[in-house]
Amino acid sequence: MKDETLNHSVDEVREYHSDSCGIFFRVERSVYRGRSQFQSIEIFDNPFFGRVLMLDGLVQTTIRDEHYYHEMLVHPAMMTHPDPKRILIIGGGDGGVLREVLRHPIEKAVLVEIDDQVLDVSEKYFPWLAAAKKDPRAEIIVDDGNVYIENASCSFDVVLIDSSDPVGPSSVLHARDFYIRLKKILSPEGIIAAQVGSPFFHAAVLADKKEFLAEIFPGVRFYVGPVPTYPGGTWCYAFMSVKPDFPEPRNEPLEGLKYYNPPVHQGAFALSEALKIRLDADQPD
Ligand code: AG3
Repeated sequence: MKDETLNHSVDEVREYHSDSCGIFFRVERSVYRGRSQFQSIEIFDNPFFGRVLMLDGLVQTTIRDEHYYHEMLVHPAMMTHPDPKRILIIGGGDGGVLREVLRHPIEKAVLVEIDDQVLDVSEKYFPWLAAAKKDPRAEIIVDDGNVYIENASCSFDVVLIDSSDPVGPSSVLHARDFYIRLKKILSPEGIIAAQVGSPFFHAAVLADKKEFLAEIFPGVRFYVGPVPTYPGGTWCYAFMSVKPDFPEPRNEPLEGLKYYNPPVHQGAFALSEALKIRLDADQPD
């Protein structure tokens, strides 16, 4: 692309949020470009957001805003379960979700990532996320999450689904069958938290998901949080449990957070009128 102000060509990367709009990043430095068995992997530095990871052309994480997503996928579930000790992370090969999980006094966190190249490049180019994988409480498994849960012999207190959008290797992690299987490996008070997409761009997908999740789980609640680089800037997550009600979150202080705190937790479950209607959700105001 030609940049009029610089009067020379600069590299630019875009993610389309619809056919006609999206987000672009100026590439200050291209760090890695490759294709794994599963997806394209692109890593570059942007002057504003810092290092950016894209998979199949979709923004996964940037230095500047990764904390919103990682904290909001992890801490609501970890603070709501009365005593989370065994944690399962599906996806999340970059290590950001694991880093947040390890802030809690857990016994074991198993991370199941399908793409070993995501694990490798994260270690090289996102060490501040990937360092968590060296923690003695962490076990990293390269496997298809869908296959892993089919054969898992133990149960988990909290399961976190850190997938990409429902395209490519992540699509199975958004499907009904996957959640039917997941339910079987949940401990009696277990909670699943999953990223489900943009309430603005993916409302129909969210509504569909809410419907089938409510058929599988007695307890289902959706919540939202900001992620500036994801489509629409607000992201939606789902909570599921085999109990119909979720306990009040614990209030214990957590070190080193930038976004999550108890009032943010409460507020995240307040959905807009439009989203409530769309989801037909039984949510508090
Ligand atoms: N996983 C969720 C990425 C979803 C982004 N979607 C998009 N940009 N269209 C993030 C992985 C970070 N650990």
